[in-house]
Amino acid sequence: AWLAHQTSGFKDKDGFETEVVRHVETTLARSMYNCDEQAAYSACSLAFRDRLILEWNRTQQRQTFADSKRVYYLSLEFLMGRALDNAMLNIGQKDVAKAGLAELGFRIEDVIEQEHDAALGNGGLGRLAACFLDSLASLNYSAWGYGLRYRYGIFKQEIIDGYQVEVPDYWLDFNPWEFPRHDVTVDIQFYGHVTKRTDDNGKTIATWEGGEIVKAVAYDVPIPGYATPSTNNLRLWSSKAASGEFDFQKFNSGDYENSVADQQRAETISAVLYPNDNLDRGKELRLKQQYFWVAASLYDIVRRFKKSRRPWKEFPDQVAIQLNDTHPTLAVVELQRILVDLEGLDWEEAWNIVTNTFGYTNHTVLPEALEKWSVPLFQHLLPRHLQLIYDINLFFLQSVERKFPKDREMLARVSIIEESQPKMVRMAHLAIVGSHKVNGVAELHSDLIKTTIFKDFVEVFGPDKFTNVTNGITPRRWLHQANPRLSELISSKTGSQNFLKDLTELAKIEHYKDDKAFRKEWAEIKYANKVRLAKHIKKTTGVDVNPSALFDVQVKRIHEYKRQQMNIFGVIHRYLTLKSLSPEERKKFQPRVSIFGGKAAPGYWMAKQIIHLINAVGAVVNNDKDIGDLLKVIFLEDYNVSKAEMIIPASDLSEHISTAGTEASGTSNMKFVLNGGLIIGTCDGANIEITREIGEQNIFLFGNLAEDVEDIRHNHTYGSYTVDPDLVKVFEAIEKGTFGEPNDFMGMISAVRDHGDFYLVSDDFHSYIETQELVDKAYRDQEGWITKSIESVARMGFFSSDRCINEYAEGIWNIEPLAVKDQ
Ligand code: 26Y
Repeated sequence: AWLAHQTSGFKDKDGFETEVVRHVETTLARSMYNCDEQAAYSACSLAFRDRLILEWNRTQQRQTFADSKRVYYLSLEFLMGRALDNAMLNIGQKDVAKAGLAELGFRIEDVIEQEHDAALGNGGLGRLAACFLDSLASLNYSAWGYGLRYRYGIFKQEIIDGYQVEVPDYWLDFNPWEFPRHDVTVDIQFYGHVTKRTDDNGKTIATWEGGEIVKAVAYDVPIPGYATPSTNNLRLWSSKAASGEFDFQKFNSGDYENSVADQQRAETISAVLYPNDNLDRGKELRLKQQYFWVAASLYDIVRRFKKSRRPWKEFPDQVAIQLNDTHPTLAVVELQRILVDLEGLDWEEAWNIVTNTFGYTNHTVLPEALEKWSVPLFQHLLPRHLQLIYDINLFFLQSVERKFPKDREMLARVSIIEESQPKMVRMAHLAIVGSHKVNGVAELHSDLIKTTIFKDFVEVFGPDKFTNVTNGITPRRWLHQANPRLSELISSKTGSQNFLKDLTELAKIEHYKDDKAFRKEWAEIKYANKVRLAKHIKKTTGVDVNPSALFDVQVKRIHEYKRQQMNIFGVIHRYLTLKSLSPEERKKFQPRVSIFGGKAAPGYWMAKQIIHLINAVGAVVNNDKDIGDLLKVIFLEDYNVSKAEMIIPASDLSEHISTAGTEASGTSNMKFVLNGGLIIGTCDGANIEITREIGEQNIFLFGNLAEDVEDIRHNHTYGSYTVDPDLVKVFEAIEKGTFGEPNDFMGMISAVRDHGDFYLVSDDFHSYIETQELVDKAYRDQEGWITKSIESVARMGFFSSDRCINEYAEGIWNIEPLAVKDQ
């Protein structure tokens, strides 16, 4: 309804065109005669940005006036993807833009395609943050995101001769979606030393002095809500030399180069996103990034709080801060420092405020992804923070000691400091101790953290501190934007687009699952999406794929625990089977296209080997005349958010096949099902809850259960161990050189055969292959398949990030939406 009353939208397509032309001719200083698609994109974005910023201003005023609690989502990653399409949709004026652009001679799809993805994230964790921002704004919560404005986002992936090559992603050349706030800056201190003195009351005062200062500059990105004027803010910090830091001494004494070098060193802090996903490398610059971002954000949050002139004890009533994994955990220490060192509060009072302010979300149980920082590094970079961590730990361990007297083992296990050589600060322990709630991201995962990595903390704090909030995805981007035809078909049956605000309304389409015309349209939409992907495959790889074949997709970061290696071994098994059949027998086989996509961390050797094998298999299989359309193997280069929007709607089957107990939740599983694809998967992460919602008949589950994994691993090492016979044949084919130089792939083979098969590839292989055969059979029954597809979509309402954000708001943040009156 607000659209009808809004004052900030375009009146009509002419109003929109006027703005576009104005931006082309003035802001871009071009003429309409040489306005290409890139310029049309720029002008169109600027026109929408102008609208957004008006609503952004009003929203901020409304929130300030209401003076109610705000939530701050601290994340080192925001994987936003493209903004224009989303802005047009959320503002509700895509039709106007489409008509206006058409009159100016452009197709809106082509204009949208011009935009460079904002790729300030690695994978699931970063994309979740982006979905959360969309839901927070759409549900009218007063919320800010805080992150880093990386000059280089996640690298672009090129595949050259079957190998991954990384290319820097310089994305800021032209970014109409950000507003530099050169007036909003914070000086951030590093290094230096601490002096302590006793004041007149006998109180110890610590002062952190010396070191160097770097300036944080705010860049604001407006986040429009869907079908509401609420427009929230994502504030990204960029690093710059502090004015005093540009060394005029050196400058005047003729050392110009070195004074410029200082400048560049400061800018390095926000230069690049670390491309590791679920793998901690402990680099000093990363710790610097974390403190820089956290200190700037807290300064900003505290400054805003102080404007209300409330007493400090009300801070947690006004401010909720969510830690997206442990990456922002220094915020706990920084807030304690502000309260104790700078504001003069007592330790106890300050610590109460701190713990009531923070919530911590854990996204992984993998030990190699749990952050630890060495004590000497801390001592060097953040000397005062190290002292505070030791104090926090002391008080914490004293409380543990009171509860578990004389249990030295317990103290050692829960301590924030690991007594190793060198000593390490365990960030997850600090995050738990410094927060009032800790949550996992799917039921199984939340249970697992309580029984494994954080078991002792459940005993120390009691079970109520730990909770679950199952992840969700925004249906605006992942249904309506990615799959406009499906969205339209659904709205024709639910009676409106309201399902985009309340996804449980999807249930209504189940009434039509036997409706012939509906089913036909349903199937046609999937086919059209597959045709579009087939064209992309042809254009980017040169391979022809048949859109009638079963499209089997696994797109996600490459990681051993996600088991792309099992998938490609399965593909090889299929290839060997096909080769062993007579041409007659082969014809009975279900044609398949196995589609892979995903980036490997640049230093992750095994992940790169997996990419190489997928490409090597493709090179052989795709050119084998015996095989033809029966099997194609495709690796799609540079998987990212905008590619996901095209790939996901085109899948018949997607693979979510992590070793049980390793994938915290997964969120693409939700996106695939929401777009009418079926899943083959393990009993892991959110797959379990997806199964509960859509029904066991609608998903292909296989493999060992999480509860058995530990015993099986133990048996690998101490019991008898044999590789699955079908997998042995796959290894033999590789070792014979069927896919090129066998030595290139020995790492993957020996991980299974000689190094304990940590991810249970062999244990699950048979069940995986059998289940793939069930998939073939089910797919041949197209009518049955369509029924599964419709039922699944109808039952996906639970997985909206709107539901998820409402659970955080109620169970962790204690905030309510801010009423928005029609303007
Ligand atoms: C320590 C550092 C190098 C690090 C950087 C990135 C550690 C972890 C990550 C990223 C983790 C991540 O993306 N986790 C994923 O979070 C999703 C959202 O909750 C889950 O759905 C997914 O299962 C989990 O792997």
